[in-house]
Order: sequence, then structure tokens, then C-alpha cells
Amino acid sequence: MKTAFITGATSGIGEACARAFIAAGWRVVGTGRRVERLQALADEFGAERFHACAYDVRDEAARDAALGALPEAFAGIDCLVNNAGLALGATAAQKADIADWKTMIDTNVVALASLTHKLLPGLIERKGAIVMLSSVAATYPYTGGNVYGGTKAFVRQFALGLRSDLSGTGVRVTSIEPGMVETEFTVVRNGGDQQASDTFYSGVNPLTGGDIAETVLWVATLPAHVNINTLEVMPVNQSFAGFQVARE
Ligand code: NDP
Ligand code: 8X3
Repeated sequence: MKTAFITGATSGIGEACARAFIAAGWRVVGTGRRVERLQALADEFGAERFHACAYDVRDEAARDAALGALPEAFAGIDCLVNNAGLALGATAAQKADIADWKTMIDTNVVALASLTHKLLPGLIERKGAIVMLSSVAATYPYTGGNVYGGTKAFVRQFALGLRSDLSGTGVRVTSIEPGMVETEFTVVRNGGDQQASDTFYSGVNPLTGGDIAETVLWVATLPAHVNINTLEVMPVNQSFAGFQVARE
């Protein structure tokens, strides 16, 4: 039985990934700060299939303690799903809160790179897979996307750079780039405002965490010689618009 290490398994895409991998016969290590949600998954699936690691991804000491305490059956990681992340705020840069920017960079970039560095030796040994949750915001700028888009561009380019560095190791790396997925993402982005989130997704028929979990599981279970480099996914009702022009 293979083991997936999924960050941010308490909600949205990460929780859906945990469910999808377990349904496909994997063991899952799930992380997040909300321990009660991780415990609920452990209760639902049993200690043989789901191991809860409750820590803040920005706290390397807590992360290392959790990794050091992994039960033997969960210690060999075959797939790392770098999913934990967030956007904070959707205002123009000149009105943004610098603390929000630092939180996004520390969570989406620093913690993700550090965990990847930590797990790479084991992933190489096991010819494993790394799946990164980037975003369409990595490629398409939008107003208020500023630092969030920058962090997701890092994730995409880091994934592609890893592909180069890992040449010949058998390790697969994929950047998944979703558009609008209705999770807790927009509630978090808007400081807990559920109504703002409901309005954002209203009438869109957005993607679900389950839609993205299917793609994550798919890229991780393809034949060993196949690597999906990048995968962009949008709801049908989300597409592109033109440039904006400011006239003097
Ligand atoms: P959710 O808000 O539903 O889930 C985010 C997850 O990240 C939670 O499990 C949360 O756990 C975890 N997380 C956030 N900060 C921390 C932290 N400091 N320490 C530990 N865990 C943390 O959002 P999504 O499921 O939508 O987002 C998952 C990923 O997908 C993110 O990287 C996001 O950028 C990306 N994405 C989302 C899109 C969308 O439209 N929803 C589109 C494109 C990409 P907890 O709060 O319990 O700590
Ligand atoms: C977030 C995607 O389209 O909501 O990563 O900005 S979108």
C-alpha cells in the first residue's frame, strides 16, 4: 500500500484529495492546524489508513516533530501533495496589508519549499511523485491578485525546476493550476465573510475539491514513465477577458 502526504487536508481540495487517495487504496498522512477535523478523518477511515499531523506549516520545528513521530507504516512517502495555502485579501497592492503578504509568502512559498526539500531524499529513494497546487493566478494576472499570484507563479516554476533537477531519478513532478474551486478559500481570503464567498461563486457552477482531487490522483497514478508537467483546469463558466486600459 502506498502513502500520500497531503498538506492542508482539513478542508477543500486537500480533504478531497485525502478521501480520493484513501478510496484508491492509499494510506494518507493529512496535515492542517484544525486538529478536530484531522481527528474526524482518522475516526472515519481508521488509524491504519489516515494519520493526522496537526501543525502550522510555517513552524518547521513542529513539522519536524510531526515527521519524526510518523508511525512506521506511514513513514515511507510515495506522493507529496503540496496543497496547504491561502490568499488573504483581494485589494489592489497599494491598499494591501503587508502582514497578509508575508503570511501568503511564508505559507505558500517558504513552507512549501522547505517541506519539499525535507522529503526529497525519501521521494527519490522511492521514485515518488510531487503534486503542487499552483493556480491559474500563476499565469493570468488579475487586480487584487498581486502577491497571491506571485506565490503561485513560484509554485509553478519551482515544480518545473524540480523536473529538471530530478532528471533520471524517476520522481514525477506536476503543477496543478485550478481556476475557481468552491472551498473555504474565498471565505479565508475575505476574512471569514461567507456571504462574499457565496456571491463570488454564485451562478458560476464552480469546480469542487473533488474535481481537483481526481486530477491529483490521476497524475499520481499514471504509468511510471508518464509525467504531466502542468495541468490547468477551469470551470466552463470561467474564461479569459481582455486587457484593461486606463485613459488619461
Ligand atoms: P481551503 O481554505 O479550503 O483549504 C486550505 C487548506 O490549507 C486548509 O486545510 C488549511 O488548514 C491549510 N492551511 C492554510 N494555512 C495553513 C497553515 N499556516 N498551516 C497549516 N495548514 C494551513 O482552500 P483550498 O482547498 O481551495 O486551497 C488549497 C490549495 O489550492 C491552496 O494552495 C490554494 O491556493 C489552491 N488553489 C485554490 C483554488 C480555489 O479556487 N479554491 C484555485 C487554485 C488553487 P488549516 O486551516 O486547518 O490549518
Ligand atoms: C485562485 C483561483 O480563479 O479564484 O487560486 O483566482 S481564482
